[in-house]
Amino acid sequence: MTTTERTPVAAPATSAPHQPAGGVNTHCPYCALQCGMTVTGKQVAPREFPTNRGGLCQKGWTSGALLDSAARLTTPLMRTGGQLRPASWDTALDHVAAKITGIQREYGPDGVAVFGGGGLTNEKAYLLGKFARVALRTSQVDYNGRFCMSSAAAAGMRAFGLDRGLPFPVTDLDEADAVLLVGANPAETMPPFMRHLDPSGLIVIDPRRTATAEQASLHLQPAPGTDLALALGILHSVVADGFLDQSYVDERTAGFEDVWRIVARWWPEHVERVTGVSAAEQRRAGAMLATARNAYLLTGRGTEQHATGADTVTAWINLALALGLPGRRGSGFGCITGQGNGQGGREHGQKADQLPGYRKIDDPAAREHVAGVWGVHPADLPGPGRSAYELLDALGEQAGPRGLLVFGSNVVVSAPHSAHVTDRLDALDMLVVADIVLSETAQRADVVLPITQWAEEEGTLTNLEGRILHRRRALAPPDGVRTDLEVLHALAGLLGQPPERFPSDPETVFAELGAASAGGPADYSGVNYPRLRAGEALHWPVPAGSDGTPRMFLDRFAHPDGRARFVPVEHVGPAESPDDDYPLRATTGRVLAHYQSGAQTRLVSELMRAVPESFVEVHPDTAARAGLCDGARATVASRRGTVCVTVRCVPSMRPDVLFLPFHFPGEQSANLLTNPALDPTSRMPEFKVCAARLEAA
Ligand SMILES: Nc1nc2c(c(=O)[nH]1)N[C@H]1C(S)=C(S)[C@@H](COP(=O)(O)OP(=O)(O)OC[C@H]3O[C@@H](n4cnc5c(=O)[nH]c(N)nc54)[C@H](O)[C@@H]3O)O[C@H]1N2
Ligand SMILES: Nc1nc2c(c(=O)[nH]1)N[C@H]1C(S)=C(S)[C@@H](COP(=O)(O)OP(=O)(O)OC[C@H]3O[C@@H](n4cnc5c(=O)[nH]c(N)nc54)[C@H](O)[C@@H]3O)O[C@H]1N2
Ligand code: SF4
Ligand SMILES: [Mo]
Repeated sequence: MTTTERTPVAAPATSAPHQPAGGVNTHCPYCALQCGMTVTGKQVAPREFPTNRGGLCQKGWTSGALLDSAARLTTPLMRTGGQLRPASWDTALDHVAAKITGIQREYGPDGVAVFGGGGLTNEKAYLLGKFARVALRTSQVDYNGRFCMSSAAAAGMRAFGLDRGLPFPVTDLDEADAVLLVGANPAETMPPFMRHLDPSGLIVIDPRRTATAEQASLHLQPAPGTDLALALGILHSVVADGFLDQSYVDERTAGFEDVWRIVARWWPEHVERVTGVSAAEQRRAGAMLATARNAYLLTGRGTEQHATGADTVTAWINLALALGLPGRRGSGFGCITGQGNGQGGREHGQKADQLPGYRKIDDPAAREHVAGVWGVHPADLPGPGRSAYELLDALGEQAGPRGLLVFGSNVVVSAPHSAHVTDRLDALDMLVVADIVLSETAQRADVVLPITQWAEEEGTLTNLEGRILHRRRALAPPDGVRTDLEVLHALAGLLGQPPERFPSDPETVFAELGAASAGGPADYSGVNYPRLRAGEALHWPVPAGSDGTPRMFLDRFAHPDGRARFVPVEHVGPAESPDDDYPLRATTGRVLAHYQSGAQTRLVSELMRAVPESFVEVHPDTAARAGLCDGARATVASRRGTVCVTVRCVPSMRPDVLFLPFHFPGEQSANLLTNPALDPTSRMPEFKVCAARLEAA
């Protein structure tokens, strides 16, 4: 039990981890750990499941609070006379369909765009991608996972030929003697995950001394945006100190020589000057991993959300390959997926360049297969569209979309350079938002559609270890709301699609998803609702007749020759450097009590009591130089905007770094500051570093 896990206060001690009479076994609505829980009425209790071992964090414990919250939407809203006013479902959907038709008549199919989310179930993500390609015939569809896992996914694809966040069960970590966590703070972002980590072998790389770093036996504290150099330095030390796993490199990989040509120039003393991490600590980290019997290297958003994110993850993979970790029982490399369905959400076609089953939309065989399942001609499927930020940036522009449908994201708060994104949303001819609450994005919409919540509907999610989980319906939804699937079904019908092409029953949608994914990299065709109802939770790939694949790559990697690729990468540093006007480096991230844009958790009173507003963490000397002390009001400015927050003096901070959580809106929104510089491969924005200035408010 870690300090950040909440002990049961409201729930009787006997309720966990056993199932109370009449309770429904399901999973938490929030993050990718997908902790097991039991829902009885609106009460939530933890349930024994391998990822959480009977634990829940504060958000999980309080997740029932939103089910009957007064803040939830129960009727469609339409903007008339500048105001959002209640409307009937028929009026709202007729209006949306008519607007779509009008916009597409004038601007073509790409005049309307779709933005999805990694919190949507597999069924929703699949049907949303199909709706975009078949009912709208638009190429303009992407989702918030582009802001989350895209760098990790791109690097994994390049190195291993396939991307599954953790290619092994979380419980494998229980046997590890050494785990390197780079840019992840699970003590706050997935507290029960800490139950799988032994502090004595834990190494944490984070510019901040986080609750996770506090528990580690070694904490390296680089400047934000210098991880790639640090990975090169540790790899250099591993080779120089004789720890290269030569037989693994010879038998299971290709390309080491090209990588070494670069790494040879990054000796640890040189890396120390770039990162601020001492050469001795780099060597110690390398030696701890190399001498452990079972070692793992795991990355989180801290190292990935950079304009060089894909190359940075690649550098960590190169280190893992040199140590012989990936694809071996008892060791491994993985990226910790974030959103509830962050894994499944990136496999079934809501991504701009993708078709279901993790297929590529520009692959003729993939188009042929999926078009066959959908009953359309392959030539009628659009090609790849814009990535998330590029899509938002193009809204209302000359060649950009004029209408946008958002399902499961609050981009006004969570997208980078958010003031600009808000301007683009306001330039649209029509913004439609389907949500459970009036998020900051919904507040700007022309039409808002009220949606059922997790416990009121059935579906599947794929967790951080690639397990396909069953989300069960535990209670009836309030009058007036519809499921996302029902909304897509109705809209597709109004747009002239045959009703059976867009089923609203999750079981039917999942069966179709199985057929569409069959034979693809993420093959779900062996899973069906009867198996899920019987309690199975299988790891993909699960081809028909299979029991799933808990551990991938044990015999071969997914490239045609079976070998993993070392890919040479160079350190270039952040897109924006500090200067006289903006002398500090601002980074952003999460706190335990809030989830993402905060649209949901800011409505839960217990969570608001825990963290009522935003703040900036800063070293006391840096604060003092700006004339600030703990608790003072400060402004933080970047080249794009200014936020107004409370100062938290933290002596363990690097003096050159500021940290802000991104869960808050308005003048406290960290994304007013962030730099939308994009990674050339993954199109991930640089959420984790920009040049900034701190001043008294
Ligand atoms: N409480 C809570 N839990 C969540 C979420 C939430 O919003 N709230 N969201 C879920 C989702 S979608 C995700 S993606 C995960 C994210 O989970 P994490 O990746 O653990 O979360 P972050 O706080 O974004 O970033 C982790 C750490 O990166 C550090 N960091 C910043 N810059 C750098 C850098 O340049 N290098 C390195 N090495 N580290 C850096 C930050 O100081 C921070 O402590 O959490 C999931 N769980
Ligand atoms: N500065 C900064 N910005 C970041 C990050 C960072 O670290 N720093 N992290 C990025 C990351 S990793 C992520 S994942 C994004 C997340 O950012 P967002 O995409 O904004 O994520 P949420 O706040 O979870 O928004 C989900 C919305 O969908 C609604 N919703 C929930 N379930 C459903 C459903 O089933 N159907 C529908 N229709 N709606 C639903 C919720 O009420 C909420 O309004 O933020 C990114 N932005
Ligand atoms: S760790 Fe994630 S899945 Fe578990 S209770 Fe907390 S938010 Fe829910
Ligand atoms: Mo995320």
